[in-house]
Amino acid sequence: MNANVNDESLLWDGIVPYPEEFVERYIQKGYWKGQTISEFFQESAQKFVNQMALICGDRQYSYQELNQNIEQFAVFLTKQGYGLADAVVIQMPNIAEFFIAYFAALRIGMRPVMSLPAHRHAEVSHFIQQTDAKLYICADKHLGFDYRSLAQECQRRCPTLQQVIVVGDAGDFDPWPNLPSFKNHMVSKPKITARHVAFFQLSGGSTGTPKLIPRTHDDYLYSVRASADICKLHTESRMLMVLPVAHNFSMSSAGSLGLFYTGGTLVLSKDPSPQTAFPLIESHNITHVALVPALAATWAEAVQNGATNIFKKLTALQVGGARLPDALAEKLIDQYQCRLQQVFGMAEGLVNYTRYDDPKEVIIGTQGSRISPDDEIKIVDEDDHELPLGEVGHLLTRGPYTIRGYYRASEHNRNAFTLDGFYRTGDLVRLTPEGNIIVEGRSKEQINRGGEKIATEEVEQVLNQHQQIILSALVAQPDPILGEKSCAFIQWRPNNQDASETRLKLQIRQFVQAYGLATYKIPDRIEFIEEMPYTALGKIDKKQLRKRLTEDTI
Ligand code: OOB
Repeated sequence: MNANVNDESLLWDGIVPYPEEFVERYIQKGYWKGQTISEFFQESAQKFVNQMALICGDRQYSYQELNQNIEQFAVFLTKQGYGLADAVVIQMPNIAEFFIAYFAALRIGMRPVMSLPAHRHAEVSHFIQQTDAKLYICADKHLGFDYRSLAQECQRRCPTLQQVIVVGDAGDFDPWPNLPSFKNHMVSKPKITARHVAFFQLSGGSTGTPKLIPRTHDDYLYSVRASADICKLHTESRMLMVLPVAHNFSMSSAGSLGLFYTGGTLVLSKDPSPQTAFPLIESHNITHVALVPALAATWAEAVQNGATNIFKKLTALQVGGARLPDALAEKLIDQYQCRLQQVFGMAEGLVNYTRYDDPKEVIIGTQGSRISPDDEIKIVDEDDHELPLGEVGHLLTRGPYTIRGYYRASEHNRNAFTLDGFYRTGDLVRLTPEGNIIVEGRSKEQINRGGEKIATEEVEQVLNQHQQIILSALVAQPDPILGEKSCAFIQWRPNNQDASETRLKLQIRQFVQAYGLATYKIPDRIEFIEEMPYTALGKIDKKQLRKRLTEDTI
């Protein structure tokens, strides 16, 4: 089915398309298969009918049952009046409804926005505004936070938002519908092709506002299928999901979609603690888990303190999202006989894996190699000149599943991409002669707090709105558990009612929280500073500030 001209312009609004010659190449090489994500799941449902797809607490769904639930929720969405290119922000913990809502929205051509449970009203209302979303779907409460109050705030701020659906106790909002009542209806296929945008991932960002990442059906599914192959998933694979389901790592590397492609079983864990996760690994005979390094360290600690060695039970443990320290990698392999796989990826596209049969030193000391021979990788200096092999430089990339531009962000895209379409990852890396990438650092204004990314500018902009803050600078401070934490240096305008320093710091944290930023963005440490150090160009000298932290000369 072809979309009409008006639909076409609607579907491409704010999107930077892949140039035609690349489209042809990716199709010709068999990467892009012309299948939508919805068709992809339906194909699995037909293939794996009664096999177990999803386990969420004591609820279990076979492929067929999950597919029916998706179809019924899609009918419900259609009856509510939603359709082609309507955005829906989905923010849920690791529960079955996430997948039902996600695939159902895709089935009718809606575009889900993958919000994470840690986001608060500043981020969520931004996603709604950026996409003109009409619908927001969340769960009532999770880890002590009430998403209904967040929804209320978003409704106040976002005129486009028409409806909020809450899983659980909906309060004043619409409850999750009774799905069987929609069972005798069908939805019609939306007028889209696999070349169109399917949904939005979120960027960790380095500027004031988080950017939306438009992923097409074709590009995403290529990364999913290829990842499932690399990770050797199959019908007997049983994956435990402890990281947030909506994150790109969890969804596609190889993640839930990779698993659904091969007919495996996904088990959801509401939190990633050893207390919750280890019993699930044992009782469900889990074969695959993905973690961030901070969690891998926590799990190793639990095993060291007497818990069963669950690492040995797994066919593979993936670790990614932030740099895994070599020492921890070595310990996991040598001490815990863990079959480790490092994953270095980004929601914008490019994903690298160490392969299961790589030599031990590669698995310990590198972040692996690209998925596709058509992932173009350049390592360049400040002037975009390519560096000799082995030198550390800026990683640029372009390929069959890496975006060409953020959504509705033409200004930002001018800096984030080169003229010939390479994405500037902001990572400082070097390449080994075998083609493995080693992540050496970062040039982007971002803090990687245990895999959760903080755009420093976003937090500084909030801090600078405080009446008594003259200037602020957020920098990374090394942390033994999380890898990095954040420290805000603050130039303060005193007044005669100022409380003690400890109270002031608390007040500043409360200010950021009340603004509605995600909790992980609240500065871990705050230091008052008489005057900021400046570079010769007159910019705040963050290098100097970081040095003060590491040398403890504050
Ligand atoms: C994943 O995606 P994002 O979008 O949350 O973050 C991407 C950034 C990368 O540019 C890099 O700075 C950092 O996270 N990163 C790593 C890393 N994996 C990601 N830094 C060092 N070592 C690693 N292994 O984080 C993501 C997406 C898909 C798969 C895996 C991770």
